[in-house]
Amino acid sequence: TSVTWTLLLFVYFNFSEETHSFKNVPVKGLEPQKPIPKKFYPRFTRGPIRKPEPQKKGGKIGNPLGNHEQDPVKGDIDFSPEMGMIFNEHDQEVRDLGYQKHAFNVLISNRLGYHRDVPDTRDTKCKEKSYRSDLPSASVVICFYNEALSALLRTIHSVLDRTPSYLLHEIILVDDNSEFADLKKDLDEYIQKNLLKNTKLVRNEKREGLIRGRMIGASHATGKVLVFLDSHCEVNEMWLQPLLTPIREDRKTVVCPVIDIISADTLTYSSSPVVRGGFNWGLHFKWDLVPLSELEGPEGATAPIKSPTMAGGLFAMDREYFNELGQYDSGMDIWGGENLEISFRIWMCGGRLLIIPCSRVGHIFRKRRPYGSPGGQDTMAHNSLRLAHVWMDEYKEQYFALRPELRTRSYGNITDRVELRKKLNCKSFKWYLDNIYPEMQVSGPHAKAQQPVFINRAQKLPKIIKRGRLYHLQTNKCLVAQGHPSQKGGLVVARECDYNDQNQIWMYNEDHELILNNLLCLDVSETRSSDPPRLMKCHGSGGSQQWTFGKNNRLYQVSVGQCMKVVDPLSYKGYVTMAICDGSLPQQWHLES
Ligand code: LR7
Ligand code: MN
Repeated sequence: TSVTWTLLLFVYFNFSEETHSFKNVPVKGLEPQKPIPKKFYPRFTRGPIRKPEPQKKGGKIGNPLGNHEQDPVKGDIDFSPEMGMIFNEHDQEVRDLGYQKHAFNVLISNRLGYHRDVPDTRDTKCKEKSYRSDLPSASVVICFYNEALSALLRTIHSVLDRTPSYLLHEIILVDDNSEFADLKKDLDEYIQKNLLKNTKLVRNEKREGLIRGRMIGASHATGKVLVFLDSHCEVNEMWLQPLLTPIREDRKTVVCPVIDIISADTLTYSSSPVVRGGFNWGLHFKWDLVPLSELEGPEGATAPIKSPTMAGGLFAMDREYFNELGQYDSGMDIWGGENLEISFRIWMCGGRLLIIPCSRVGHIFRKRRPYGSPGGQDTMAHNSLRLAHVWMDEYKEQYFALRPELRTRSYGNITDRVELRKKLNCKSFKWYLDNIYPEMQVSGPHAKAQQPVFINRAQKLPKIIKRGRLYHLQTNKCLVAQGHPSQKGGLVVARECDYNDQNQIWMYNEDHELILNNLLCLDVSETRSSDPPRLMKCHGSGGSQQWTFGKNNRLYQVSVGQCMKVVDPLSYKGYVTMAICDGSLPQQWHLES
């Protein structure tokens, strides 16, 4: 295996030489960018795979660990922390504008290029499986609005690179009337130059939102199976065959891959635990641990698991069945709710929804949605109201109990959807709760008891690498909290060192976190990189709390791509800030061990 691995690395580096789009691109009014030294390219090593484990049941929508704050960057690849290094103003602009427009690190995304290797996060038993060769062919539908070109192209190429061509009927791109002119132009140009195999581009004349957008995409499709993906995904090794297999066996089976995590700040790809979809009475999607009863069986960890709901973006479904089942509710706008609607509909109207542990697709999990709706409406509420009125029977009261203000809100005409429900002879919402999601707690007259058993393993704490004071070499001062070290949001400054003061002791761990006096983590603002570093609750999701010690004693911040320095070394104030790494004295630090 080490031979193949070396080969892979070799191929990767050679490949990246040609495809990195940042190379020598002249930019208006700015110097051409310096090519990134090879050592900053991400390296993929085969370290032991550490699977992040969920700590608690559920959480808000976000990554499959339940919430964004547990998104682990640590994990399957030894990522190159300095991939986001800022060398000049142009880099800074790409990064900052990228966060504004896309809410992830576009500088790194661009540097990665359109093809990259991702760690194979499948269980080893998946790798031994073989799949029949007469699987149905797939139309992959990718709907996008104002997407970063490099992320979109990486999504497309990951599909082209990792799908056998006899299974890939076509890729259908739906541009949902994106506003960024450069995206339109660059995409057109790219498609013209690089004939993308079996790829069609459809452009919406007005913004439709992802729900009608997908319906439009599906209406152009001619493959046997529809596969939907978000526009910032990367599919993994052998992702499609395990999705198509259960659909071939039963056309009313709808399947989702396990959604791996691509960090918004570092673009590292890491494995997700196998969890399943649920929801709460606010009609928000959430991840649940898998009940023990679902995990028993001869196939063990590789067996498909029944899921009460889907996250929404990534799934495969027989195309004719999608049409029979009523596609989506075209009265739903922009974003939100359609995932629960289709999940309820699948289960209540005679289908089933499975998560396939052997199929893995990465998705960039952002901390905020970078776009709104055209009129600023809360489309999530509008869409949820429609789904509650059509599908939830008397249980819609659970929603209204939490959102009383929505009780009288209008939600448009739902006659067609109500008729659809009748025509398909769908079961009641009570049946769905009793049979598909018995864990759901109902309050009031419908209340039931009984909590099922969930598996829960403790999360491993990151190993401590060093523990000691953090010296500023030029001034011989130590980095300390300006106020009390337990105060969240407090600034840090360089002050006289005091050997007896616990409040000057930093811990540096394998997740690259710097923790002061065992309390708070050194942190920067990702969106306002000009803000000085501060102390914040450790969130364990890397990015803004990841630091590395490098050449010239630099202290590098992974998410802003800059180095920490003392602003005015001669001043007693000792203020610190982030700046472009230049190896100068004010930027030199030493962590004692
Ligand atoms: O107006 C729009 N038009 C679009 O074409 C708004 C969005 N879109 C596109 C967008 O560019 C993207 O490709 O639609 C896709 C999904 O939008 P995101 O990425 O902003 O959504 P999300 O990942 O934040 O949200 C999740 O929930 C949504 C509810 O409507 C959709 O179902 C998303 O597909 C879904 N994403 C996933 O399931 C990925 C895993 C996330 C989790 C958990
Ligand atoms: Mn998404």
